[in-house]
Amino acid sequence: MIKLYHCMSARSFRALWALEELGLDYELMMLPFPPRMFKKEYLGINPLGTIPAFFDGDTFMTESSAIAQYLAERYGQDKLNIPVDDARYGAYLNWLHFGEATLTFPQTLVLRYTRLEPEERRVPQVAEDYKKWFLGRLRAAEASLEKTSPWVLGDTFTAADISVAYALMLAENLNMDNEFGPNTRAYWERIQQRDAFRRALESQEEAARAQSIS
Ligand SMILES: N[C@@H](CCC(=O)N[C@@H](CS)C(=O)NCC(=O)O)C(=O)O
Repeated sequence: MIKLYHCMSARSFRALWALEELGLDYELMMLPFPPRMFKKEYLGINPLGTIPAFFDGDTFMTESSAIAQYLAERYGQDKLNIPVDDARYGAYLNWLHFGEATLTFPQTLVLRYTRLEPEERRVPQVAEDYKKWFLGRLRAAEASLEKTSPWVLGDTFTAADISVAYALMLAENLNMDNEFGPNTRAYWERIQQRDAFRRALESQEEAARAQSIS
């Protein structure tokens, strides 16, 4: 069975959400954050120490957007996926990578320098600069959503939405959502109405309770 190592609402949420969108069976292993510090034996599972760690038979993956793409291609058939011969394929891959490489990267610096580092190592200037960087990059999504709504590629919800919308979820957790433009805000509202998104939220809560992870 598919096994996913996850921390509450961390990037591994992309994989969890894709599993729920596709209705696949999985085992969810919850970890305290960061596992590198609070669950050192996890380094034996994923030497990077990061989450997600994803296992499907002999397949082992550690990149959240790539896992969503893998699940879509391998199990999605006509769900979540855009096939290579579809005219939207390039745009699909671009948004899929944009979500992690362009949007989430600057957010992680905000998270680190406002919350994860001990007080004496926090750097408000870094957090402010990378917040601005994130919001600047988000403007590309804001402009595009004006044309493609309801989803980043138009009528078809795909793994690219999972990648991009996770960055919005993290932005909300970092109190940046009040700076979303109107198209982004409406998109984020639509995302939160999706049954699979809600099931993924419930699934992590339930697993955390069962596994005594706060
Ligand atoms: N590019 C990777 C990044 C993975 C990553 O850095 N995950 C973070 C959580 S969101 C993590 O595990 N941080 C803890 C650490 O670096 O020790 C992905 O998209 O999955």
